[in-house]
Amino acid sequence: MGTERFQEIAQFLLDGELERKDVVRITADKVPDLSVEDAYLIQEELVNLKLEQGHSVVGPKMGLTSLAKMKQMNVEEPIYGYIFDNMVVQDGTSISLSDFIHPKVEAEIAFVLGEDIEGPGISGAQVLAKTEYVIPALEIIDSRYENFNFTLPDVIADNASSSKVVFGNRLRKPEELELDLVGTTLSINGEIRDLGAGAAVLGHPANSVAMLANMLYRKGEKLRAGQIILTGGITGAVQLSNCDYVVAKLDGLGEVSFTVVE
Ligand code: OOG
Ligand code: MG
Repeated sequence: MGTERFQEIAQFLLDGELERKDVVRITADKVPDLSVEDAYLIQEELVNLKLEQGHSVVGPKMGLTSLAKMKQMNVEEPIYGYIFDNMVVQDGTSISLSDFIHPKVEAEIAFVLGEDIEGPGISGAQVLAKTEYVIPALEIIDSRYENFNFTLPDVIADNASSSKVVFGNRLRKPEELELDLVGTTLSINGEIRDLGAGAAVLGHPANSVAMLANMLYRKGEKLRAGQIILTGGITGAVQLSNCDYVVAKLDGLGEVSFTVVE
């Protein structure tokens, strides 16, 4: 498959996002034999289209890093995608359902890097040494595929379902906490809908950043100082509805919240 075909598919997925219309997964008809490598090439074209529209990358994100998420989505390998500046929602504000297809929310820990990190062979300990801050986050995912129904290559091509993210405004140094032991609750309208601990993410969220650095190395890329990196859902993803008041509480890291309006 050539670049032109990848661009065409990236545009197809971007149109779904911009028109808030779900699409049939691309491995159902367009590219039944899509490999993981080619899926990342489609994702690259999608990233290029967003850059051409004037948006800039806040940082990469990891997805499907917890057993709960892998089971929920029926896939067995972590993936990465990219968060853009126009996806960032301020803590404590609202999002509008009309901007999404079928949004879900998950609680995560984000890392802000103080130094570049380049694979291969990066460990969680090396990541922690180069991390400036950690912050709590709520990621809103919105797969462009009907019913969030996808295979691994489908979701990679679709930029790992990225849609919006809310970062908490409290910065903590990673050495002030044991991130694997950070208890996390995800509540909607006062009811706990899911919970977990940092260890749900590959044993320790820093391992997720390390894996990302090692995955990017294969593409000749690295993590950069200043980037904000989502390490993947600690909790499963919960469907959003109108009037939801969503709060994640992460022990020692603080709270992050938003409201859903029509
Ligand atoms: C893919 C995105 C997964 C995470 O944190 O696991 C993700 C999906 O579940 O649609 O962002
Ligand atoms: Mg996520």
